[in-house]
Amino acid sequence: MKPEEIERMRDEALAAFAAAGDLDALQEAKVAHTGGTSPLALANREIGALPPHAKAAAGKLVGQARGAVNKAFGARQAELEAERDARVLVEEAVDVTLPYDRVPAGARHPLTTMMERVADVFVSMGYEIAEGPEVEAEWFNFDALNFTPDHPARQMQDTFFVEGPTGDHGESGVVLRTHTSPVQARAMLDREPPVYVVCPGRVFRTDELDATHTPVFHQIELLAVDEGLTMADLKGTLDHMVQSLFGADMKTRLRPNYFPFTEPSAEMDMLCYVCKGESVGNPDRPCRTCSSEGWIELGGCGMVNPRVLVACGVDPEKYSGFAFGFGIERMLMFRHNVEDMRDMVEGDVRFTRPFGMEI
Ligand code: FA5
Repeated sequence: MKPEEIERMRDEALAAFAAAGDLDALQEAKVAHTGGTSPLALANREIGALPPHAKAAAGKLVGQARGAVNKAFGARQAELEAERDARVLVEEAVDVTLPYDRVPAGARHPLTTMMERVADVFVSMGYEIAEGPEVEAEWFNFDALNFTPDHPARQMQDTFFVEGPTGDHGESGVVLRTHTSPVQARAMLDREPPVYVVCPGRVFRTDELDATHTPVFHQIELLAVDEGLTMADLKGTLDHMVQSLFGADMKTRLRPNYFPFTEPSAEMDMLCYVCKGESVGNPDRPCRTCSSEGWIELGGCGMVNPRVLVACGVDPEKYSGFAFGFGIERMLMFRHNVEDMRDMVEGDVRFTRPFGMEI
């Protein structure tokens, strides 16, 4: 075993390590120069076969060479690892100071999803969605609904009048519809009874924008015209609606009221879905949602006035109908504890975001 040969093996190993350009190449060089079949491993194995006097010198020679090779491997490995880490840091760097460049996912406004949720209750019962124009003939908005020209009820809803061509009905003026009830009249004129329609939509009144009013708001209206419909059908439908939206133990109550287009007419209230009426006369359990009244006012309803049926071509001797309508903003307010209606119209995402990303 010649020292020059051992030195050559050592130097070849060192040169191979130095030439390795990355950690994979270094690993290959390691196997070739220190693995079980490498020249130095074979030389090590030969020591056993040497005469006793030569063993110590040969052992020292091979041991030193293997030590130098292992040391060189460790040093080159550390070098290549440091290079790799530095490269990864540059290649995969994230500049956390860059502006946020993803367009945030959009979602529909809570008023829209609320209105659809209510409409869906009726669609699942077989009602059809009906729509009408927001710029409406005065005839549909008032006359067809039994508001006579000088009827004081016309003043109940302060109206935006629109200049322009008259609407579909002769001399009638044009208004921004003050409620969704004109869609009732359109639905009856467009269809043969039985009629089961739900009419969601935007309506307009000259109300000032404040915590509980907005000049542009949303209503949803229901109309059923069929043979033999009674107030009991109306009440059952209202109860089903509040149970679908607020829970199985909910109910509604009716209080006498007046609308020109329904007779009899009623104001409809629903049981307060928070306290279920338990806050009434119970100062230990006050309820903010219903102001401890036990009921929440929802909107108007009644049996379709036979005069309206006649105006819309429906025979009141054969058919009867019920209708109801209410404001979506008010429902969103008490369902989600919104204190100020202005938040719904100002378009600030800090208001809409907590409602989630329902689309
Ligand atoms: C009507 O508009 C009737 N058309 C409802 C109706 C339909 C009665 C069918 C009978 C049969 P009223 O004017 O009360 O009714 O308005 C209904 C609801 O609209 C109110 O209960 C309220 O929730 C909502 N509302 C009225 N004015 C505003 C406003 N300025 N801002 C927000 N919501 C309003």
